Parts: sequence; structure tokens; C-alpha cells
Amino acid sequence: MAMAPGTATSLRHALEAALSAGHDEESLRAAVATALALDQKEPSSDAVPEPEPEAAAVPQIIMDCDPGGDDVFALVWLLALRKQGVCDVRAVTTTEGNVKAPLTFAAADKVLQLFSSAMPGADVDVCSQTPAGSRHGDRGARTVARQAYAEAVAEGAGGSGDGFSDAAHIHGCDGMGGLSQHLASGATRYTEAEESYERLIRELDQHPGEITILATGPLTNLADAERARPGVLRKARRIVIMGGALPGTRGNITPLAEFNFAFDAPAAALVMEDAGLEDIVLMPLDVTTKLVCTDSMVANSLLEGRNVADGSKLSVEGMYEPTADGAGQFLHDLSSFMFKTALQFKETDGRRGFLVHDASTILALFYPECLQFTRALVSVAVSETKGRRHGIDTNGMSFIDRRHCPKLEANCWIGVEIDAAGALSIMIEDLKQLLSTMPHAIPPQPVPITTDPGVTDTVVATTPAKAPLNGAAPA
Ligand SMILES: [Ca+2]
Repeated sequence: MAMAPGTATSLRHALEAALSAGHDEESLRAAVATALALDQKEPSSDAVPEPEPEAAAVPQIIMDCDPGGDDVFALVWLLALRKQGVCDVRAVTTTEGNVKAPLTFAAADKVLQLFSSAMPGADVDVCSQTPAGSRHGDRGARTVARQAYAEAVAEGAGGSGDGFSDAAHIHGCDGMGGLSQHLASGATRYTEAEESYERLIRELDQHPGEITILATGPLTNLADAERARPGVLRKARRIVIMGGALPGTRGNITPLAEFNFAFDAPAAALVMEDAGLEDIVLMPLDVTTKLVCTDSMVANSLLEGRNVADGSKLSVEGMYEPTADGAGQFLHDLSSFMFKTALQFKETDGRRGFLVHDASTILALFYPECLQFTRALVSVAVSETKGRRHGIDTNGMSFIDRRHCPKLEANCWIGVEIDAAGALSIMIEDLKQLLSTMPHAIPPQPVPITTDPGVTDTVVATTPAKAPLNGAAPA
């Protein structure tokens, strides 16, 4: 590195002064050192400042989700990576899926509140989805529709209990095993939050080529964005989707279809086929059903030393607090709930664990070395849902052409093999690190907390909803 002019001048003066005074070598060294130190403290005005190193660009992420126990784990993992500084989370856009839209909004919002103490001042917006009939109306009409829908959902309307209209039998009536009643809400209500698909459009329009979308629910919001603004999805830097099942892999809502694709098959078909995307990263059941997060991983690794039993560390008010123990307790209790339903629906080969399907999207983005991919054109069948007569139900079925003939088109990189043990150990370690960064106690300061009594506080699920007759087990 070239020496700054001021430094050379100071050194010369120091050397000349020391030599003229007849100093010995030690004194000479001291004089030079003093000159250098002075020079560092008082750089010459004509010194050229070195440019600040540019911050490395990290993925700018929007998570589109329908929490959902495994969505919750994926979201918390994402927060852990944000805490590590390897990504930014611009928003969470919620969609109807595992449970109704007011409940997926509440679940995402409450989880973000719980972990907010890990990232003070870095709030993440949660966006909500208006019922389809009013989704494209004016703001007033949407608010009215959302309010009415939230009240109806709070009263238990909308679920058929057949495993097709939602997946509350797996995830609990509130999407998180009835635990939401013990979690504080943020300041924004379901009725007031930004519309999910409009947030997607806004971000993609304002930051073309920069946004990565992790989609872990039905693709309704992505499809709505594309319908409202054709071509907008092509502005995404990357779209990673948990969905589908390749031919030969059994579905989890029908023998042929995966839940996210079947729940809104027209949306899945639009995103996969009609939007003109060429590099979707798709994580189908072929790999996600290998991600069994076990009791041992949670109890012995993630929560090592925390000594939590079900609900043992709730506050005196019966709430999970935004502390390391409170968040650890929540993850423990959510896992315990998911273990039970996973066993009930025979998802884990008898192991006490649950499938973290949605965490596969985090894996694909940040730890692709745990995966092997194939390239193909994925199509999605759209047909009239035939419910339990599933022997002929192809709705939401995804398929690829495996014949050895030239392929002129492709739209996906599809995860086909996974190092599940490696993937799960990484997830657990990242989650553990996040917990370790959280405070051990709440500082005594007023925290603006509101609740949404019409939605979140009246919906209490301590047991799974009515079991579906088809044995469906969606993500
Ligand atoms: Ca999901």
C-alpha cells in the first residue's frame, strides 16, 4: 500500500530531528513510532480516504405462507438466518391454506412478535388475504369482508373437517396446536393489514430482480399478483416453492396430489405453467417427506438444558414471553402437538416426530449442498375436486415427462434427493443459535400490544379438528 504524503513528511521530520539530536537506536525507534501514531490520529487533509467496503448483497426475502406448524419452523429458521445477517426479511404475506386466512395471519404475526426480541427494531410486516369475492374491491369493501370473515372463522365457520378445505386436523384449529391463545399479537390487525398479493406486486415492481419469494402455502397470492399484473412474477430474483409430488410419489391430500397444489390448483397451474417462469425451485413431497424433525432433535439438541415440559414456562398470565425460555417453550409445545398428529396420520413411520416440509425452502436457498436437483417442465392438473373419491381425483397433481426425448422447455429445478440428517441438524443448530441470542428476561418497559379478539382470542384448539376420512396429511 502506498504511504500517504502526510505520513512521509512526519516520518522525515521525526528522523531528521532524532538524528540531529544524536539519539541512539532505541530513541530513534521511539521517535518514529510517535510520529506514526500522531499521523494515524491526525491524517493530513490531502490524504486519500480508502473507500468503505460495500456490504455484501443478501437475499431480500418475502415469505408467502399459511402457518401451519411447519411454516412456523420455516419462518423461525428464516429469522435465525436473518439474525446471522445472511438475509433480509421484507415481509410475510399470508394465505389461506392449513387454516383460514385470518388465522394464518394471526399465527405469522404472533410468531414474529414472540421472536421480536432477537431483533429489536427490525419489525417484519405481515400481510393478510381478503376472501376471494372481495379481494379486488376497494379498501372499505375489503375491510368489511375481512371483518365478517374473521368473525365467522372465530365462530368456527368454513372448515369442513374433510382435510380438503383446510388442514386443521394436522396443525390445530389455529394452525399451531391451539397455542396462539398464549401468544401476544402485534399492532396490526387482520382487517387492517396490507393485502398479500398487492405487497408482492409492490415489492417486485419497486425492486425488480432483487426479491426472493419463499412460498410455503397454496399459491393463491402469487397467482393473484400475476393475474393483477401479468409478468410481475418474472421480476422475482428467485421463487422457491414447497409443493407438488412427482409421479410415483404418493400425495398427502389425495393419492396423486400434494396439499398446497390441490388446495388452489388453478393458482398452482398459473404460477408453474402460465407465468412464464423458467427457474422455479420446487421442493416436492419426494424430498420433504424425508424431513422428520424428531422428539430427540427438539428435546436433546434444540432445547438442551432448558428443562421444558408442556407449558411449564408460561408466564403467570399464561403467555409465552419473548425470551429464550419463552420461545423455547413455544417450540417445544408446538413440536409436541405436531408429534401427536403426525403419528395419528401415520406420517413418520411410527417415529415421534413431524414433517417440516416447508423448511425445505430455506434449505434450498441457503444450504443447497444438502440437495440434489433435476431440471424439468412441471405441469399441474386442474380438475373438479372429487373429494374422497380420490381414485380418480387428479386435481392438483403435478407431473413431469421422464421419457428420454429431447426437452425443449423447462420451468423448474426440482429437489429430488436430500441429505435429511444434515439438513435437520443444520436447522436445529440455527434455531438453537437464535434462541441463544434472545434475552433471558423481559426488560421493564411498556410494550404496545393489542389483541384481535374477533379472530385470535376466541379460537381455541386443544385437540385436532375432526379427522378427515381420507387420511390427508398436508404441509
Ligand atoms: Ca405451509
